Amino acid sequence: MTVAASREVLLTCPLDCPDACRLKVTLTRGEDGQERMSKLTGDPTHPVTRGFACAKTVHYPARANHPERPLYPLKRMNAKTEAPVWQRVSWDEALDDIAARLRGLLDTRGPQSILRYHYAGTMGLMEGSHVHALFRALGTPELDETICATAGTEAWAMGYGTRYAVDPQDVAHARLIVLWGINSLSTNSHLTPHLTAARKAGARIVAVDPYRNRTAAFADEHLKLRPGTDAALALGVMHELFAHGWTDDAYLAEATVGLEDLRQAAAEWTPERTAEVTGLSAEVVRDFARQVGTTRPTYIRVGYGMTRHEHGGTNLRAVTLIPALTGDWRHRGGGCALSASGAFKLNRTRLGGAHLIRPGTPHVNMNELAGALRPEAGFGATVIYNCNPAVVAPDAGRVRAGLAREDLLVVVLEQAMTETARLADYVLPATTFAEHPDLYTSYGHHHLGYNHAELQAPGETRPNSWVMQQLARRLGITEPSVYWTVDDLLAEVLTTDHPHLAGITPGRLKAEGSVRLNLPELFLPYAHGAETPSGKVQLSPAPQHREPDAALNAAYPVRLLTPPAHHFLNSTYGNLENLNRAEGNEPHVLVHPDDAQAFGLHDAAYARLESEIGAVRRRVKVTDVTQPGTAVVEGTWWGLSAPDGTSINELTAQTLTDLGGGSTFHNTRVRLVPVT
Ligand SMILES: Nc1nc2c(c(=O)[nH]1)N[C@H]1C(S)=C(S)[C@@H](COP(=O)(O)OP(=O)(O)OC[C@H]3O[C@@H](n4cnc5c(=O)[nH]c(N)nc54)[C@H](O)[C@@H]3O)O[C@H]1N2
Ligand SMILES: Nc1nc2c(c(=O)[nH]1)N[C@H]1C(S)=C(S)[C@@H](COP(=O)(O)OP(=O)(O)OC[C@H]3O[C@@H](n4cnc5c(=O)[nH]c(N)nc54)[C@H](O)[C@@H]3O)O[C@H]1N2
Ligand code: SF4
Ligand SMILES: [Mo]
Repeated sequence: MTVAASREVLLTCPLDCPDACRLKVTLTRGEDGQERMSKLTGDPTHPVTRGFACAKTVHYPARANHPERPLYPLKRMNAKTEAPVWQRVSWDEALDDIAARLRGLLDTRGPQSILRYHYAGTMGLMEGSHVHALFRALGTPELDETICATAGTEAWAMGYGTRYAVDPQDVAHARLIVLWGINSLSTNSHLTPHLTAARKAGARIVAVDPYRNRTAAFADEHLKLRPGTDAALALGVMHELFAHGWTDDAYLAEATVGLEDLRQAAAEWTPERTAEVTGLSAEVVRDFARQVGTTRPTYIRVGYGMTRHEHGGTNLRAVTLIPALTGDWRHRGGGCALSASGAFKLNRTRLGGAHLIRPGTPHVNMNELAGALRPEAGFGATVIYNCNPAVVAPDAGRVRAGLAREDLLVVVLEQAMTETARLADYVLPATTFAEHPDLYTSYGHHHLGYNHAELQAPGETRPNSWVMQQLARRLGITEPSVYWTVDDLLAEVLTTDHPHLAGITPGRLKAEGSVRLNLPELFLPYAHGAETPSGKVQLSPAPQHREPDAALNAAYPVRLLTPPAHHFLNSTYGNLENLNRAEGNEPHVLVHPDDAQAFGLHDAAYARLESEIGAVRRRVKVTDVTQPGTAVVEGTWWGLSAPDGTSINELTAQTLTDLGGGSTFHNTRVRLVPVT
């Protein structure tokens, strides 16, 4: 019998991206007998993925087979101020030593001396979520996962309760599409075919963004507003909706509460005042409001971009209330989309050991990691997984300094030799999504995904869950949920009688791989109200525009936005040379010609960017894609790819948003100084 050299399997993409694609992955057997990922594309039969993977993840095989991928447990042999020297050790040696040191801390300083730190490197419910159970069984501090979405989540909850979204397959029905604070062509690329279909059917596309990103260039119209002024623009639109009678009064009467409050707040936002605050002209504001007021259905896709400001939660909330005034929620393809995750009504009562959280457990906001790693905060060990805080966390310079403390045990579970891993005492090699089984939800569509472990784990890589269970055994933990298998997890989370999950069984998920939630063909979640305490969409308290506390000033006259790059997924893929090349070889700071002139900067020369937090050096690109007073660096590049070895987050602050304790990456104020 001959063994086929290649085979194709279908797997769900595990990355932190709304698209949660179903991928067609080719596995090829090498001469050593080991199968490896050799090619990756989209499943042509999947209604959302539609046969293509994005410009980043087509390169996942290069990442999985990367020569520097850690394949064995590594122990650091030298000081963290020096380039790391690693020794390969056995799993037993690593786990025994880590468990002994954690046990020592638990016995002498208590569970509050151990910090778990993680984010959404994998969105898998087992390897991303359930693995926290070990720490909950130990009683260590709760980590509030605020780096990305909580400002938006909280803002949405105030108005609408549960997060539901317009089904992407309905977007083609919209006749006005507003892409507001999202670079969807890069960050939600499987929306693009629906945008194109809508446009073919006559829809107009408007982008609202402080700079001309790919999406704004694709749109029919770009409203280049000042950063942090979205509530003003939304209130300006509402002013016109009320003034011209463009509101859906039947919808407002049946489905909302708090209308008068909102009407009053909008009353003062004349097009002229809106123009003054947003930097748009009164004519543009009027015209935009007219389009929104007179086009049904209007679909507004909001991104998290506008939330990453001090008042970002309120800004987003203001925008999301617009479709409640126009009644778009009653039209197929109309309404708003932030996240679809609320539709996944899984039984989460014991997922991640949620039932083990003890009353009074202290919380750490993950945006404040730099502070938590100061010696005074009292942590003696940190276990980091699914996350790369040395690059992505605010105030990354201080994060690195904290991780480099010799008295802090740093354990990093990783698939790549990230800059966080390079600061570890132990690097524990992790499997990828093709090498472990898992279950996936999505925040951009309505399909559950299940992955079998299709590939044998290379080297001695192990799933996060295996590592946590090995540590749990050594620490004497008997709580059964810590030891769940994926089958246990599937059985548990599907134990619910919620209609969205009717007919979805573990067997079906395993057989079909991708299964749409049991939603009606026409899903209009807010057509008659919302899952809020009042049962209605809550328009009150009315959102207000607020000037940022950290306003631009003479010392720091430029606002710096640092949104995602097209070819990276946060810092994932930042180690691939071809994708670095595709992004211009090194990070660039985009500076408007007026600012370049004002600060003496030249195209292709270096500038020093200084904020109140730190300083970095970046190559300048003079371009009118941005606006005077606003500079942009796309992508959280690895420091190793930057001319000075820094992450852009050396500049960003631990400041939290008004709602949800979120991150404020786009709120950074800098000065730009030529480097001669
Ligand atoms: N290619 C790619 N795709 C990704 C990612 C990636 O890194 N690369 N990351 C994934 C993750 S984790 C996330 S959270 C999403 C994020 O994806 P997005 O939501 O698209 O990204 P944001 O950083 O939130 O920024 C989006 C836009 O908001 C703009 N913006 C900044 N401030 C303001 C403001 O005050 N008002 C308005 N209207 N706009 C503003 C920025 O200029 C930017 O163009 O993308 C996911 N997909
Ligand atoms: N300046 C600035 N900073 C930002 C942002 C920004 O827009 N501007 N965006 C922010 C946002 S929205 C987010 S979501 C965060 C994202 O920040 P992170 O969640 O840290 O995202 P990544 O940098 O991609 O790192 C995820 C890591 O998880 C690892 N990983 C993946 N799967 C597994 C697994 O199964 N097991 C283990 N052990 N590891 C795994 C990957 O190898 C990768 O190194 O960054 C934030 N930082
Ligand atoms: S990163 Fe997003 S767009 Fe790319 S393959 Fe994964 S889910 Fe799809
Ligand atoms: Mo994110």
